[in-house]
Amino acid sequence: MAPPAALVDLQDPATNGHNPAKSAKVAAVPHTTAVPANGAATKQETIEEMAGQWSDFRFAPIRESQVSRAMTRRYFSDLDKYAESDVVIVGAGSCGLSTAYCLAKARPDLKIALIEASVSPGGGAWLGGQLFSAMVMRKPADAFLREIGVPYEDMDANFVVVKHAALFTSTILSKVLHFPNVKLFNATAVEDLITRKTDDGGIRLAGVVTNWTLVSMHHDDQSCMDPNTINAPIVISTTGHDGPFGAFSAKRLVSMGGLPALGGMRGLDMNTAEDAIVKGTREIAPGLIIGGMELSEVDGANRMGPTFGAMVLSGVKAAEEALKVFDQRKQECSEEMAV
Ligand code: 48N
Repeated sequence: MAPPAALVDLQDPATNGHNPAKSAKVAAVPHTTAVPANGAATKQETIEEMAGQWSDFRFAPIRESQVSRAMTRRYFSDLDKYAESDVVIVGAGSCGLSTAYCLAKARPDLKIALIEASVSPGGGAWLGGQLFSAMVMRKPADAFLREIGVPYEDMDANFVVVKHAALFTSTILSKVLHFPNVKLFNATAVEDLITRKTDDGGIRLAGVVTNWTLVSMHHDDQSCMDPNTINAPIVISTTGHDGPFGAFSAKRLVSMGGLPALGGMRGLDMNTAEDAIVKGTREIAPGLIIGGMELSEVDGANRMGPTFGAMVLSGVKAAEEALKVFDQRKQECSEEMAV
C-alpha cells in the first residue's frame, strides 16, 4: 500500500503551514490521487510518468517559511507532548530499538520517548564484527527476525546470518518509527537522570535530563548551557558498554550512590555472555531498567563480540520488565503532583 500522503493545510492563512491538531489526521490515500486541504483531488504523478518528461519538469512552489514551520512546529509540539512520557528509552542501538518495538506493539496507549545521542540511530548494529557486513544471531533470536520480517540464512541448528547488519537495523528502525506512540529524539543526549528519594533513602527514577548532543560535548569549553527534561515513571537504559557515551545510566547511578560500583565488562565468551545479558535484563533501581551491553558494565558480564541475539532478546525482556512495574511506578509518580 502506498505510504499515506501527509495532509498539510497550506490554504489556512491563520496557520500558514503546519497545524499539529489538523494535519495530525494523516490520511492514507491511493498513490494516484492526493486530497489537499481545499478538498480538490489532484492526480499524483508516478515516477514512471515522470521518466523522460524532464524538459518542462518543475516542483510545486513553496515558501521557505513553510519548510521552517513544517519542521519547527512539529518538533516543538512533540517536545511539549513528550515532556511527560510514560517510558523513556535511552539509546537507540539494537537493544533500545528492540525494546521500543516490543513496548510500542504491546502498549499502543503508552507515550514512548526514544533518546539517541547520535544523529544516526542504530548504535553498533550497522555492521557485524570488524566492519564486516554480515550479522550473526544465535537461535532462538531468529524468532525476532521473523517477527519483524528480516530474511536470513539458516546455517544450522544453532545460528542464522543476516546478509547485512544494516538490513536488520534499517528494518527495526523503520518499524519503530512507524509506531504512532514512539517519538525518536536523535542528536539528543541524556546527560543526567531525574531522581526522587525513596522512603528507605534510595533513588527512584522520575525521568531524564537532555541536551543537544553537540551541546553536551562542549560543556567544558562553553559557559553553562542548561539542559531540558522529560518526566517518566520508567527509564530503560540501553546505552551500550563503556565508551564516551556508553553505560551512561549505570555510571550515573554509581556516582549518585544508587549502585555501589560498576561490575565492569569482562572478556569475550559468547556462550556465557549472551545468556547472562538476556537473563539479567531487569529493573536495577526503582524506575530504571538496564538492558543490552550497558548491563555488562553493571553485572560484570562477559562480552559476546559480533553476535547480536542477546541484544534483541534483552530488548524483549526489557519491555516485559517495564510492563511488570509500570502501574506501580506510574502511581508513585502521580502521587508527586497531578499535572
Ligand atoms: O549498540 P549500542 O552501543 O548498545 P546495545 O546494547 O544496543 O548493543 C550493543 C551491541 O551493538 C554490541 O556492542 C555487540 C553485541 N558487541 C558486543 C561486544 O562484545 O563488543 O547502542 C547504544 C546507543 C548508541 O547509539 C549511543 O549513541 C546511545 O546508545 N547512547 C546515548 N543516547 C542518548 N544519551 C546517552 N547518554 C547515550 N549514551 C549512549
